[in-house]
Amino acid sequence: QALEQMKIMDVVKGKAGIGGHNKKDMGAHKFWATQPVPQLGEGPPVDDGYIEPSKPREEVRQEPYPLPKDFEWSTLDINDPKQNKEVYDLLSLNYVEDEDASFRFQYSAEFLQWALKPPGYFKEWHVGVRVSSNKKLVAFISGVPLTLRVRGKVFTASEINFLCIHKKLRSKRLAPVLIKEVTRQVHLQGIFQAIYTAGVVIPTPISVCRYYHRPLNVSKLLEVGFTFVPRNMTAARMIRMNKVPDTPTLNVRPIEEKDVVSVADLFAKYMRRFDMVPVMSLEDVRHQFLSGQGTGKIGDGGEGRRVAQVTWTYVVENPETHKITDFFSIYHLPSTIIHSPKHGTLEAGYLYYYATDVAFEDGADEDGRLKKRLQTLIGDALVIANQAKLDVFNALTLMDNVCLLKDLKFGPGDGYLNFYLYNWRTAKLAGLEDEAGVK
Ligand code: MYA
Repeated sequence: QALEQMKIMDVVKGKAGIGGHNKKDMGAHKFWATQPVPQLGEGPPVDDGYIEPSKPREEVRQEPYPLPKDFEWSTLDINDPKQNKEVYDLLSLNYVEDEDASFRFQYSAEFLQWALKPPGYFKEWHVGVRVSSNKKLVAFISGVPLTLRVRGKVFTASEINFLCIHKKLRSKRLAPVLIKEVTRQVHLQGIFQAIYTAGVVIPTPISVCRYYHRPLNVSKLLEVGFTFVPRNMTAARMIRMNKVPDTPTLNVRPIEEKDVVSVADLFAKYMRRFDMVPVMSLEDVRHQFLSGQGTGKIGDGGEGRRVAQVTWTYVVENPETHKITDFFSIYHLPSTIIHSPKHGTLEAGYLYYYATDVAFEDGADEDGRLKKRLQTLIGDALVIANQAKLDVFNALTLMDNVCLLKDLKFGPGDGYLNFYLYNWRTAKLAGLEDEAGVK
């Protein structure tokens, strides 16, 4: 309740628009009406599967789509620090903002390196648009490959993210050109499905999740207007209520190379609980959970020092068998605070993947043992986030999160995240409707 008025950012690993629900007539999607996605008003499909069949490479369009005069395509080489910084600069000034333009995602250059270069990535899927005359980067869209399981079916797909158009070039129908061009590049690699998320509602979400927020640095969140002191509450009481322990409860330690096989195994088993999940190879696990670890803490109580750390992954090891029994992972996505005389950046951590082998014990789900263990584990994630000097810890209503949110003092935000599949039909997946479970 105390957090009901919390302002939210709508995000996921970045993405999202703010506000979640656009008011546009869903019949009026000129571009999306032409794409192989479920159209509005379609009933649930009889069978899961593609909407249009895959094509042989020679039938895929070979030339780039035409751009308006004065603009040109440019494949971004993210390994080149200069081009990495160009994407960083474009996004940090033009990417997703909340409804009243108070906060804007500020992915670090290191985050972009991590997110855009998973095992098997294609540099051709890092698609930019430049002004021909001065080569300024003014638009971007990216894809990375992944293996996806949706209900019983496993297939290769692309994950599309970081669609961004410079503020001065908005509403000129450039987004459909970027989307078609990245689609062409994905098709050229023999891949015909995609997954993406957005704050906006377009045809047709397979799920919608809500953002929840756990305040860590209450005074800063109040100062920057991320949250407010509700009636019948004082700032001092809010600070007290949101205090987290100094040390974790479980014997957690940062993941190491020797844990990769055990974590991969635990991850794969735990993910059987859910209907739509990435299938990860050992290389994927190493990339997702190990490669993003930096050394530093955020700030020193002071502002302005950016840090290389992108993810924090912690494991619990059984001292006898040396098996990993639990893990959790957090990613770091700051936002620029657009109008604050005092603070430049809101340091946010997002709950990423986690697992516990308590889930595999008979009856653990039914008798509350699993819930209890997850509360302890993710409670420890809050401790680690707080030690890293993050200001707020965010989570979506997905995986097993819903049963944790209330006890761990998360409050509902006003951001929603819609999940989409391209060229794949499936019935709606659980998401926001589970929110009732929070109460
Ligand atoms: S979500 C994050 C998106 N980025 C931002 O919100 C950053 C700030 N905003 C901007 O930079 C611009 O406003 C953007 C739109 C670029 C978003 N997803 O050019 P327009 C449709 C899909 O005149 P602009 C993320 O990164 C819109 O409904 N479509 O508009 C995942 C309309 O079509 P229709 C979107 O405002 C991206 C058309 O574009 C989105 O100047 C997944 C208008 O174009 C959106 N977020 O630019 C992309 N926003 O008339 C899809 C607007 O039909 C991937 N639109 O309604 C699909 C899979 C592709 C690969 C397939 C492989 C097989």
